[in-house]
Amino acid sequence: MSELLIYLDGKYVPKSEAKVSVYDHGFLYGDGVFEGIRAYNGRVFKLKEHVDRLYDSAKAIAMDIPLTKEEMTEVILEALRRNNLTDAYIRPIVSRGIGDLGLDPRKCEKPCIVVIAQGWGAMYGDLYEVGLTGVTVGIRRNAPDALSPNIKSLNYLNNILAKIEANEKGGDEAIFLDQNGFVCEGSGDNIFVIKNDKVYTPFTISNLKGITRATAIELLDEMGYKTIEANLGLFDLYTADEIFVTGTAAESAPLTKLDGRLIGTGKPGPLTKRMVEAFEVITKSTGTPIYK
Ligand code: PXG
Repeated sequence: MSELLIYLDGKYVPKSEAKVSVYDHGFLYGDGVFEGIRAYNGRVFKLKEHVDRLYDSAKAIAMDIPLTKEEMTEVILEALRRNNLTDAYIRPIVSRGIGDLGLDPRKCEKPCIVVIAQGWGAMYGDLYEVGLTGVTVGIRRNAPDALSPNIKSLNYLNNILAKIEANEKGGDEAIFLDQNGFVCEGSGDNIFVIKNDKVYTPFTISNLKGITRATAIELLDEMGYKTIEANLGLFDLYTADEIFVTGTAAESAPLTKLDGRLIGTGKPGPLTKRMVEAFEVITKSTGTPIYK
Protein backbone atom coordinates (compact mmCIF):
# COMPACT_ATOMS: atom_id res chain seq x y z
CA MET A 1 0.00 0.00 0.00
CA SER A 2 1.33 3.43 -0.90
CA GLU A 3 1.75 6.06 1.78
CA LEU A 4 -1.18 8.30 2.70
CA LEU A 5 -1.01 11.76 1.12
CA ILE A 6 -1.78 14.75 3.31
CA TYR A 7 -2.59 18.28 2.17
CA LEU A 8 -0.16 20.72 3.79
CA ASP A 9 -0.10 24.39 2.77
CA GLY A 10 -0.77 23.89 -0.93
CA LYS A 11 0.93 20.51 -1.46
CA TYR A 12 -0.07 16.87 -1.08
CA VAL A 13 2.83 15.31 0.83
CA PRO A 14 3.44 11.76 2.11
CA LYS A 15 2.35 11.22 5.74
CA SER A 16 5.96 10.73 6.90
CA GLU A 17 6.85 14.17 5.53
CA ALA A 18 3.74 16.02 6.69
CA LYS A 19 5.31 18.10 9.47
CA VAL A 20 4.52 21.44 11.04
CA SER A 21 6.92 23.87 12.75
CA VAL A 22 7.38 23.82 16.53
CA TYR A 23 6.86 27.60 16.29
CA ASP A 24 3.34 27.13 14.91
CA HIS A 25 0.92 28.73 17.36
CA GLY A 26 -1.41 25.76 16.97
CA PHE A 27 1.31 23.73 18.70
CA LEU A 28 2.50 26.45 21.08
CA TYR A 29 -0.92 27.72 22.22
CA GLY A 30 -3.68 25.57 20.73
CA ASP A 31 -4.40 28.62 18.57
CA GLY A 32 -6.39 27.30 15.64
CA VAL A 33 -9.55 25.50 14.54
CA PHE A 34 -10.51 22.18 13.01
CA GLU A 35 -13.31 20.03 11.69
CA GLY A 36 -14.14 16.33 11.79
CA ILE A 37 -15.98 15.13 8.66
CA ARG A 38 -16.99 11.68 7.40
CA ALA A 39 -17.39 10.23 3.93
CA TYR A 40 -19.66 7.25 3.34
CA ASN A 41 -20.05 5.30 0.11
CA GLY A 42 -18.12 7.80 -2.01
CA ARG A 43 -19.94 10.88 -0.68
CA VAL A 44 -18.96 13.46 1.91
CA PHE A 45 -21.71 13.87 4.48
CA LYS A 46 -22.79 17.50 5.14
CA LEU A 47 -19.65 18.93 3.54
CA LYS A 48 -21.02 22.46 3.16
CA GLU A 49 -22.13 22.54 6.82
CA HIS A 50 -18.67 21.46 8.01
CA VAL A 51 -16.85 23.97 5.80
CA ASP A 52 -19.21 26.73 6.98
CA ARG A 53 -18.57 25.80 10.61
CA LEU A 54 -14.79 25.76 10.06
CA TYR A 55 -14.98 29.34 8.74
CA ASP A 56 -17.29 30.38 11.59
CA SER A 57 -14.84 28.95 14.13
CA ALA A 58 -12.01 30.84 12.38
CA LYS A 59 -14.03 34.06 12.40
CA ALA A 60 -14.71 33.69 16.11
CA ILE A 61 -10.96 33.61 16.80
CA ALA A 62 -10.35 36.47 14.33
CA MET A 63 -8.39 34.34 11.87
CA ASP A 64 -8.67 34.65 8.09
CA ILE A 65 -8.31 31.32 6.32
CA PRO A 66 -6.17 31.96 3.23
CA LEU A 67 -8.44 29.85 0.98
CA THR A 68 -11.99 30.54 -0.14
CA LYS A 69 -14.68 28.12 1.02
CA GLU A 70 -14.84 26.80 -2.56
CA GLU A 71 -11.09 26.17 -2.57
CA MET A 72 -11.25 24.47 0.84
CA THR A 73 -14.09 22.24 -0.40
CA GLU A 74 -12.01 21.26 -3.42
CA VAL A 75 -8.94 20.51 -1.25
CA ILE A 76 -11.05 18.20 0.92
CA LEU A 77 -12.40 16.32 -2.11
CA GLU A 78 -8.94 16.16 -3.70
CA ALA A 79 -7.39 14.77 -0.49
CA LEU A 80 -9.95 11.95 -0.67
CA ARG A 81 -9.30 11.34 -4.39
CA ARG A 82 -5.51 11.28 -4.02
CA ASN A 83 -5.92 8.51 -1.46
CA ASN A 84 -8.64 6.61 -3.38
CA LEU A 85 -11.01 6.85 -0.43
CA THR A 86 -14.75 6.23 -0.44
CA ASP A 87 -15.34 5.76 3.31
CA ALA A 88 -13.20 8.08 5.34
CA TYR A 89 -12.58 10.44 8.18
CA ILE A 90 -11.48 13.91 7.13
CA ARG A 91 -9.73 16.35 9.44
CA PRO A 92 -9.16 19.89 8.13
CA ILE A 93 -6.98 21.87 10.53
CA VAL A 94 -6.17 25.57 10.31
CA SER A 95 -3.65 26.84 12.83
CA ARG A 96 -2.59 30.44 13.38
CA GLY A 97 0.70 29.57 11.68
CA ILE A 98 4.36 30.10 12.42
CA GLY A 99 5.18 32.90 14.84
CA ASP A 100 7.62 33.57 17.61
CA LEU A 101 7.33 32.65 21.27
CA GLY A 102 4.76 34.99 22.81
CA LEU A 103 1.08 34.50 22.30
CA ASP A 104 0.26 37.58 20.23
CA PRO A 105 -1.24 36.23 16.99
CA ARG A 106 0.07 39.27 15.12
CA LYS A 107 3.44 37.48 15.22
CA CYS A 108 2.08 34.85 12.84
CA GLU A 109 2.38 35.64 9.16
CA LYS A 110 -0.24 33.28 7.76
CA PRO A 111 -2.37 30.38 8.92
CA CYS A 112 -1.17 26.86 8.24
CA ILE A 113 -3.67 24.55 6.53
CA VAL A 114 -3.65 20.76 6.84
CA VAL A 115 -6.23 18.29 5.55
CA ILE A 116 -5.90 14.66 6.61
CA ALA A 117 -8.21 12.12 4.93
CA GLN A 118 -7.95 8.51 6.00
CA GLY A 119 -10.02 5.34 6.32
CA TRP A 120 -12.06 4.94 9.50
CA GLY A 121 -14.84 2.67 10.81
CA ALA A 122 -17.49 2.94 13.53
CA MET A 123 -16.20 4.51 16.74
CA TYR A 124 -18.06 2.46 19.32
CA GLY A 125 -18.03 -0.95 17.52
CA ASP A 126 -20.69 -3.30 18.94
CA LEU A 127 -21.74 -0.74 21.55
CA TYR A 128 -24.48 0.45 19.15
CA GLU A 129 -26.40 -2.74 19.98
CA VAL A 130 -25.81 -2.64 23.73
CA GLY A 131 -25.57 1.09 24.30
CA LEU A 132 -22.87 3.23 25.84
CA THR A 133 -22.15 3.69 29.52
CA GLY A 134 -22.00 7.38 30.38
CA VAL A 135 -20.40 9.12 33.33
CA THR A 136 -21.17 12.68 34.38
CA VAL A 137 -17.85 14.30 35.13
CA GLY A 138 -16.77 16.72 37.85
CA ILE A 139 -14.95 18.94 35.37
CA ARG A 140 -17.34 21.60 34.04
CA ARG A 141 -17.73 22.49 30.35
CA ASN A 142 -15.84 25.63 29.38
CA ALA A 143 -18.01 28.63 30.20
CA PRO A 144 -19.41 30.24 27.03
CA ASP A 145 -18.04 33.62 28.12
CA ALA A 146 -14.55 32.17 28.63
CA LEU A 147 -14.00 29.83 25.67
CA SER A 148 -17.22 29.22 23.76
CA PRO A 149 -17.94 25.52 23.19
CA ASN A 150 -19.30 26.68 19.81
CA ILE A 151 -15.73 27.16 18.57
CA LYS A 152 -14.23 23.91 17.33
CA SER A 153 -10.78 25.03 18.42
CA LEU A 154 -7.46 23.23 18.73
CA ASN A 155 -7.79 23.73 22.46
CA TYR A 156 -9.58 20.50 23.45
CA LEU A 157 -8.13 20.15 26.94
CA ASN A 158 -11.52 20.65 28.60
CA ASN A 159 -12.82 17.66 26.62
CA ILE A 160 -9.70 15.61 27.23
CA LEU A 161 -9.91 16.18 30.99
CA ALA A 162 -13.52 14.93 30.83
CA LYS A 163 -12.46 11.89 28.81
CA ILE A 164 -9.70 11.07 31.33
CA GLU A 165 -12.25 11.25 34.13
CA ALA A 166 -14.70 9.01 32.24
CA ASN A 167 -11.92 6.50 31.46
CA GLU A 168 -10.95 6.49 35.13
CA LYS A 169 -14.57 5.79 36.13
CA GLY A 170 -15.06 3.05 33.52
CA GLY A 171 -17.42 4.95 31.17
CA ASP A 172 -17.50 5.03 27.37
CA GLU A 173 -18.41 8.70 27.25
CA ALA A 174 -18.23 11.70 29.59
CA ILE A 175 -21.28 13.89 30.05
CA PHE A 176 -20.56 17.53 30.89
CA LEU A 177 -22.58 19.84 33.09
CA ASP A 178 -22.07 23.61 33.23
CA GLN A 179 -21.51 25.84 36.28
CA ASN A 180 -25.29 25.88 36.93
CA GLY A 181 -25.68 22.12 36.77
CA PHE A 182 -27.29 22.17 33.33
CA VAL A 183 -26.44 19.31 30.97
CA CYS A 184 -24.19 20.44 28.08
CA GLU A 185 -22.92 17.58 25.90
CA GLY A 186 -20.49 14.67 25.78
CA SER A 187 -16.74 15.03 25.26
CA GLY A 188 -17.27 14.64 21.50
CA ASP A 189 -21.01 14.47 20.93
CA ASN A 190 -24.34 16.18 21.64
CA ILE A 191 -27.05 14.64 23.79
CA PHE A 192 -30.78 13.92 23.30
CA VAL A 193 -33.20 12.89 26.04
CA ILE A 194 -36.55 11.19 25.49
CA LYS A 195 -39.23 11.30 28.19
CA ASN A 196 -42.94 10.49 27.82
CA ASP A 197 -42.68 10.53 24.02
CA LYS A 198 -41.10 14.01 23.93
CA VAL A 199 -37.55 14.73 22.77
CA TYR A 200 -35.29 17.25 24.52
CA THR A 201 -31.79 18.55 23.85
CA PRO A 202 -29.80 21.33 25.57
CA PHE A 203 -29.61 24.83 24.08
CA THR A 204 -26.37 25.30 22.09
CA ILE A 205 -24.94 28.07 24.30
CA SER A 206 -23.09 25.33 26.22
CA ASN A 207 -22.10 22.91 23.46
CA LEU A 208 -20.87 22.55 19.91
CA LYS A 209 -23.55 23.29 17.33
CA GLY A 210 -23.32 19.71 16.15
CA ILE A 211 -23.99 18.95 12.53
CA THR A 212 -25.21 15.50 13.52
CA ARG A 213 -27.39 17.19 16.16
CA ALA A 214 -29.02 19.30 13.43
CA THR A 215 -29.45 16.19 11.26
CA ALA A 216 -31.04 14.31 14.17
CA ILE A 217 -33.48 17.19 14.75
CA GLU A 218 -34.48 16.99 11.04
CA LEU A 219 -34.86 13.21 11.12
CA LEU A 220 -36.94 13.39 14.31
CA ASP A 221 -39.09 16.04 12.68
CA GLU A 222 -39.76 13.68 9.77
CA MET A 223 -40.77 11.04 12.32
CA GLY A 224 -43.25 13.48 13.84
CA TYR A 225 -41.19 14.56 16.87
CA LYS A 226 -40.44 18.24 17.48
CA THR A 227 -37.22 18.43 19.48
CA ILE A 228 -37.53 20.78 22.45
CA GLU A 229 -34.44 22.78 23.42
CA ALA A 230 -34.35 23.00 27.20
CA ASN A 231 -32.25 23.37 30.32
CA LEU A 232 -31.83 19.78 31.50
CA GLY A 233 -30.46 18.60 34.82
CA LEU A 234 -29.07 15.32 36.12
CA PHE A 235 -32.56 14.31 37.28
CA ASP A 236 -33.81 14.56 33.67
CA LEU A 237 -31.03 12.23 32.54
CA TYR A 238 -31.47 9.67 35.33
CA THR A 239 -35.24 9.47 34.79
CA ALA A 240 -35.19 9.54 30.97
CA ASP A 241 -36.90 6.80 28.95
CA GLU A 242 -34.10 6.93 26.39
CA ILE A 243 -30.89 8.88 25.81
CA PHE A 244 -28.78 8.99 22.68
CA VAL A 245 -25.71 10.96 21.69
CA THR A 246 -24.89 12.34 18.23
CA GLY A 247 -21.63 13.23 16.54
CA THR A 248 -19.62 12.75 13.38
CA ALA A 249 -17.52 10.12 15.13
CA ALA A 250 -20.25 8.63 17.34
CA GLU A 251 -22.98 8.93 14.63
CA SER A 252 -26.10 8.36 16.73
CA ALA A 253 -25.48 6.03 19.61
CA PRO A 254 -27.70 4.87 22.50
CA LEU A 255 -26.62 5.70 26.03
CA THR A 256 -28.15 3.01 28.22
CA LYS A 257 -26.37 3.49 31.54
CA LEU A 258 -25.41 6.63 33.40
CA ASP A 259 -23.64 6.92 36.76
CA GLY A 260 -24.68 3.39 37.68
CA ARG A 261 -28.37 3.92 36.76
CA LEU A 262 -30.05 2.10 33.88
CA ILE A 263 -31.63 4.52 31.43
CA GLY A 264 -35.16 3.31 30.77
CA THR A 265 -34.99 -0.45 30.44
CA GLY A 266 -31.20 -0.37 30.13
CA LYS A 267 -31.47 -1.36 26.47
CA PRO A 268 -31.58 0.90 23.40
CA GLY A 269 -35.14 2.25 23.23
CA PRO A 270 -37.48 2.25 20.22
CA LEU A 271 -36.99 5.88 19.13
CA THR A 272 -33.22 5.61 19.56
CA LYS A 273 -33.22 2.50 17.35
CA ARG A 274 -35.21 4.34 14.70
CA MET A 275 -32.69 7.20 14.86
CA VAL A 276 -29.71 4.86 14.47
CA GLU A 277 -31.37 3.34 11.39
CA ALA A 278 -32.49 6.66 9.90
CA PHE A 279 -29.00 8.04 10.39
CA GLU A 280 -27.47 5.07 8.61
CA VAL A 281 -29.82 5.58 5.66
CA ILE A 282 -29.11 9.32 5.34
CA THR A 283 -25.32 9.00 5.64
CA LYS A 284 -25.21 6.30 2.98
CA SER A 285 -27.55 7.98 0.52
CA THR A 286 -26.74 11.72 0.63
CA GLY A 287 -23.67 13.93 0.46
CA THR A 288 -21.24 15.50 -1.99
CA PRO A 289 -19.90 12.95 -4.49
CA ILE A 290 -16.09 12.56 -4.32
CA TYR A 291 -15.71 11.11 -7.81
CA LYS A 292 -17.44 12.37 -10.93
N1 PXG B 1 -19.55 18.20 20.79
C1 PXG B 1 -18.21 18.20 20.72
C2 PXG B 1 -17.42 18.74 21.85
C3 PXG B 1 -17.56 17.68 19.59
O1 PXG B 1 -16.23 17.69 19.53
C4 PXG B 1 -19.73 17.17 18.66
C5 PXG B 1 -20.31 17.71 19.80
C6 PXG B 1 -20.62 16.67 17.57
O2 PXG B 1 -20.58 17.54 16.46
P1 PXG B 1 -20.80 17.01 14.98
O3 PXG B 1 -20.83 18.26 14.17
O4 PXG B 1 -19.66 16.11 14.66
O5 PXG B 1 -22.08 16.31 14.97
C7 PXG B 1 -18.33 17.15 18.55
C8 PXG B 1 -17.66 16.58 17.34
C9 PXG B 1 -12.79 12.80 17.30
C10 PXG B 1 -13.94 13.52 16.69
O6 PXG B 1 -11.75 12.71 16.62
C11 PXG B 1 -14.76 14.32 17.47
C12 PXG B 1 -15.82 15.00 16.89
C13 PXG B 1 -16.07 14.89 15.54
C14 PXG B 1 -15.26 14.09 14.77
C15 PXG B 1 -14.18 13.39 15.35
O7 PXG B 1 -12.90 12.35 18.44
N2 PXG B 1 -16.56 15.79 17.71
